[in-house]
Amino acid sequence: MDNEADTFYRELPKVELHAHLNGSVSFQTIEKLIRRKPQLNIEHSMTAIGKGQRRTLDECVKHHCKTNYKSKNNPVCFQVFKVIHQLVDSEEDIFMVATDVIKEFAADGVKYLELRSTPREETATGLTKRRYIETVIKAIQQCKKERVDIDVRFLVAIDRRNGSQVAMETVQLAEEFFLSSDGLVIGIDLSGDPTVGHGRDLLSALQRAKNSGLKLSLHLSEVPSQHDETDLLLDIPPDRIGHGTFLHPEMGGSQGLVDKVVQKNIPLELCLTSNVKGQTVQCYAEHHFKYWYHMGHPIVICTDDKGVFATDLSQEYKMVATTFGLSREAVWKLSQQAIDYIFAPVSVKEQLKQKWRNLQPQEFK
Ligand code: 6MZ
Repeated sequence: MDNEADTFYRELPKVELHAHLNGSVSFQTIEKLIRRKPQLNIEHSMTAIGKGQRRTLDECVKHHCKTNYKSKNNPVCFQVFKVIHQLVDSEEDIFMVATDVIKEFAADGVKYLELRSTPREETATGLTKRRYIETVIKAIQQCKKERVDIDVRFLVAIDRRNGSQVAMETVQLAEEFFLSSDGLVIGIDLSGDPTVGHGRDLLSALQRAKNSGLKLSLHLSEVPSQHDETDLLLDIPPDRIGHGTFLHPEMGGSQGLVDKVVQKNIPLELCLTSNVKGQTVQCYAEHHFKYWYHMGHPIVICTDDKGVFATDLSQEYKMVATTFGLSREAVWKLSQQAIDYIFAPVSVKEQLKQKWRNLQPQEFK
């Protein structure tokens, strides 16, 4: 990023609410990890979806897009995460990855970040799920100590592939940290390969989390044909929705689902590059941002996996603005409104709003 427009997007204060820790690892940090573990024979091409592919997708302009684009069998290459998990398998790795990711978001102008990650145990290194969460918390505290200009919170992730029992254990662990982490652990994320498992098996764990006061962000309708699952999980209801790509009727969802989301006023976390590179959306111009934005429904622009998809939040905002013709004032408003959808309490929202007011260019006031 080097021209005047890029500077505007980088300096724009931003809120990031949908960032998977291990999907957010930068090229530079992957380099350090590869050097630590040469025996794994891992190359960069295995941990990120490269520029060549993005260029092809960028060239897609509106008239090239098929409407009613419905399906792809293998929407996101979940193999990539398996490779990254091999590189990140000890407390030391997690600490480095988390501190690097937080500092990179801060350098990109993100003032408030909700990181999400799936606690893992690794017998080879003695890593436990509890230590996993503690290490992420330690990294957040370290960045605070170093006065990195960003407020970071943590959502404990449930990988839907692992079924009901693991989901319940994860919620119990999250509850403990919810009470003991001084407001750092604030919620639960439901993610993982959307083509595996069914939400009904996770319903009681998610309901328990909600009753304990943990906030819920659920990946819903990231792929087609999840109508019943989405309908069921919307009744909890979640506090935010990840993606929601196939909710609306034009994408094979239904008006009933849209009505539920609208009535309950549930914000959507939208990750454009992720959806385009992951091939659930044909091209940027066809992204469901358009549908929800024009409806005036709460939406937040996010990165999802800035490492894997080779992007950052500034680029995502710029892409939205250029694709959908948003003025700078509209972009500013979009980033400011995201504050209302964070999981941290009202006092934090007020602080952030003040920060935005201080940074706001005169012409938008
Ligand atoms: C669903 C995703 C995802 O948890 O090890 N994850 N789940 N849809 C997506 N769309 C692209 N991107 C990432 O980070 C990696 C994990 O995040 C989830 C997957 O469960 C993946 O294994 P952590 O930090």
